[in-house]
Amino acid sequence: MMVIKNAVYVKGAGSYSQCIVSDVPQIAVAGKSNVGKSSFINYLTNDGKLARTSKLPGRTRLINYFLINDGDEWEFLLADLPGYGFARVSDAEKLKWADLLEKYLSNELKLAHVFFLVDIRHEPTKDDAVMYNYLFRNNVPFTVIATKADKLPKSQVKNRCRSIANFFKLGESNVLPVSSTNKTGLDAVLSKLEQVLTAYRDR
Ligand SMILES: Nc1nc2c(ncn2[C@@H]2O[C@H](COP(=O)(O)OP(=O)(O)OP(=O)(O)O)[C@@H](O)[C@H]2O)c(=O)[nH]1
Ligand SMILES: [Mg+2]
Repeated sequence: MMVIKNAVYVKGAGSYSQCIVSDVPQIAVAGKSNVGKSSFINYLTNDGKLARTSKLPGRTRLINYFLINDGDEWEFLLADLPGYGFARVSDAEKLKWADLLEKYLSNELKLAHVFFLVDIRHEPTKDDAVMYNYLFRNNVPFTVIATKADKLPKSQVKNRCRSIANFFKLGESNVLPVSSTNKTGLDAVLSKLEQVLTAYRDR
């Protein structure tokens, strides 16, 4: 079983030329602003202060890299991608984000998998569909993480995951419900991580 032993912040990249070049496999976390990307990273790494979380959406304007399991057999880089779909930013800034995201997703050779976060309560947005198209077009394998599962009664969690899976035309095993607040859903995420890193190593 994959264990996350240590996690350190490496750097933030504001443009594609600042992105990390290394042989370490990368796992990216993508999703709209405020969906819970930074909270998910903190839950995953069991470090409440690692990634900056915010009540104000649109705070993560960089690709922030974290090195996980330094020196271990399960070493990888976690890339917290800038959130999209936030209305209160200029068009110029939106274009800059889209450019960085698209370049990263289409060029990053060490990208093993994307955790694509969507809010469990809502239908995916137009921007989510754009992200889905980036992933699909670039053949980037991904798993959907349905965030904020604590906001729903337990009885509705499975139904919402099924509906999100249908939206993206995915099998149900590719949508994992998580609550970073209540700390539920981590085991399935860790087992997916182990699976994708093993597959990437053996590719
Ligand atoms: N109830 C609940 N709230 C959550 C959960 N995860 C995140 N939040 C809240 O959602 C808000 C946004 O969380 P972040 O983790 O900062 O979201 P983000 O996707 O990193 O946002 P950007 O960096 O702006 O793109 C914060 O107020 C979090 O406390 C969750 O599992 N349950
Ligand atoms: Mg964030």
